[in-house]
Amino acid sequence: MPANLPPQYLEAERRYRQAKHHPEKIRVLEEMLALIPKHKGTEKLRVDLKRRLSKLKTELERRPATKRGSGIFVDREGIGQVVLVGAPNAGKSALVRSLTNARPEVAPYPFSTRKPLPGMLEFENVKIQLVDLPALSPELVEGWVVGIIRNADLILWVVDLGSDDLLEQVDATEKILMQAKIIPGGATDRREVTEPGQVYIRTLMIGNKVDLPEAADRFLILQEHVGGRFSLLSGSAIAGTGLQEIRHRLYDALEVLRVYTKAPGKAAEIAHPVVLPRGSTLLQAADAVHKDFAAKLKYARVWGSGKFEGQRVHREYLVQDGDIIEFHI
Ligand SMILES: Nc1nc2c(ncn2[C@@H]2O[C@H](COP(=O)(O)OP(=O)(O)OP(=O)(O)O)[C@@H](O)[C@H]2O)c(=O)[nH]1
Ligand SMILES: [Mg+2]
Repeated sequence: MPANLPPQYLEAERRYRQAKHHPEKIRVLEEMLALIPKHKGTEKLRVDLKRRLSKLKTELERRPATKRGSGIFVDREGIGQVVLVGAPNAGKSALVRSLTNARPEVAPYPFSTRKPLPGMLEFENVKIQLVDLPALSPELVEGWVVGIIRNADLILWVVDLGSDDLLEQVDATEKILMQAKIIPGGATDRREVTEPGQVYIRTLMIGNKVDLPEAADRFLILQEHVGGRFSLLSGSAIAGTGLQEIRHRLYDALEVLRVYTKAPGKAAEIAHPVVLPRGSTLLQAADAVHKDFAAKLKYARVWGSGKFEGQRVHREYLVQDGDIIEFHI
């Protein structure tokens, strides 16, 4: 690996390796080309990036339209993709509006949302993608909506605490999900996914519109109905109640951790966390920073976890949220 690649480049490269679809890969590769320092030491890498870019572009053009289904999907951005699911008028769009930079239409009538709209939620030093979706309703289930939900990391299920029909709505939504072989579940209840084509997606349920009269009573009814199958919380998109709790719980439910890299004698890159699945090892962290790192790793020092102050750790060390790591290769 050429020396002195800037952290922004390494961060983009990490996103490149996580990218699932061609358009996203192309965009990140272009970003990497713009970020890479232009000198002799990076020449080979720059040639390689350009080669990869042109290959992806050709593949994208040649790909038959049918292969991309309806063509409606949302490129992943940030540390995880969360889809908003629920009955018409529950307040999905209002929540996306109050939690992210996106500005979906919010309207007092059902089925106002027709297309997916992604927005970015900021939580501390990371960003989480929320995707506003059309309502799930027995009268109209579009294939591409199901496709987007299946591909998500997390479901944010919005329930209308202003409605007397909330339990019927919950059941109707669940039925549609199950028919699409999407199994919504909590953290501990990882039900066996045995049928072919079934996917399990972790789910956080929010009772929205808690500002309305009788909403508190309806929340208790909802709680009883759900019976601990999902994490459940209440809030109000319009009054702004419970939003910080939602941010926290979304981050938590994504089950990731953040570590920071530092060069010897320099400060840690606190603004650029390396985001990894919980339970990752030091070696996996090295691999996430750069594909050569894991192979070339001699040793690493760690600060953090409440017990390390620059000690050497072994390759199988389970990295902890907040660890600062100095890789020596
Ligand atoms: N009082 C109150 N009203 C809310 C709240 N959140 C949403 N609303 C209202 O509920 C209605 C529906 O909100 P939307 O955000 O459009 O609902 P949606 O789930 O996106 O609806 P569809 O896209 O049609 O499925 C609007 O009139 C909102 O102003 C809330 O927290 N409190
Ligand atoms: Mg909407």
